[in-house]
Amino acid sequence: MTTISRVAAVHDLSCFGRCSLTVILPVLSAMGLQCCPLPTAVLSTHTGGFGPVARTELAGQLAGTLGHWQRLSLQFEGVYTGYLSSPEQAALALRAVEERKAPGGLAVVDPVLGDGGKLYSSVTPELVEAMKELCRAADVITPNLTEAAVLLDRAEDELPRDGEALARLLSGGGRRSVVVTGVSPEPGRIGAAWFDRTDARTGLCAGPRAAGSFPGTGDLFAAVLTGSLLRGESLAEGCARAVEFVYRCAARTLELGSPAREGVVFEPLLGELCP
Ligand code: PXL
Repeated sequence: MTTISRVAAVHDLSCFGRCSLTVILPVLSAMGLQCCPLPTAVLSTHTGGFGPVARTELAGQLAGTLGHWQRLSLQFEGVYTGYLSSPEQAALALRAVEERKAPGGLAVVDPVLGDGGKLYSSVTPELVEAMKELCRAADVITPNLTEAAVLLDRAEDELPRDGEALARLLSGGGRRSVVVTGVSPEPGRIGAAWFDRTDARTGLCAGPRAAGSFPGTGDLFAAVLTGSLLRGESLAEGCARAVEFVYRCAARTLELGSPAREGVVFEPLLGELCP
């Protein structure tokens, strides 16, 4: 029997606006992986541009699901976490990593806390501390520059200018791999700087910068990277694939004139991710 790798995805379900699980599920499925969602909360939209959201927190459901999966002894080759709305949810995400990651498996923590120099509205100092603890349990973390600054307790303009040095700095002395997103090596280009703990190498991968900024591109990037790593590709290959795919989706979104707050149009391009 050929088994399909499984990923437990601990993220919110924002029902409109293309981010978190509405992006991650189709991307991982297209990449040939079984994505098992652990929804942390249900929101009517993401929190970036549609006004007050209708929101139900699901920490109790998450704890119940982890209990049931424990009884079933389910194991996952990947555990992937993202936006979390409370320290309680972060503790449950940590439990998912500790209890459900298969031996030799991969924990990818996207420390979703903010972007463009601003923290998201639900982020408290307690959540930041809980996210730092979750990062310590990760095999790979994928902060953007705003999140990198928060994780290092620095202002964004105090970060090393060299993205590769920054990625190494975030690795906890080489214990985890790091991909810093939103790094611009020169005007007009944007991508990711990485540190790979398997060989302690660093690198930078960039493509053209699409005009405009869109919610959910961090989720799209991290989902493609996670899929790529679980398919056995290297961190460098995964970053290249993710940079290219996010750029192509952003370019298509601009071509179609789709509103920025609705996220990037990725549906017509999903076929490109299929094995
Ligand atoms: O894409 C990050 C994200 C995830 N989930 C929710 C968000 C955001 C960013 O705004 O609001 C609910």
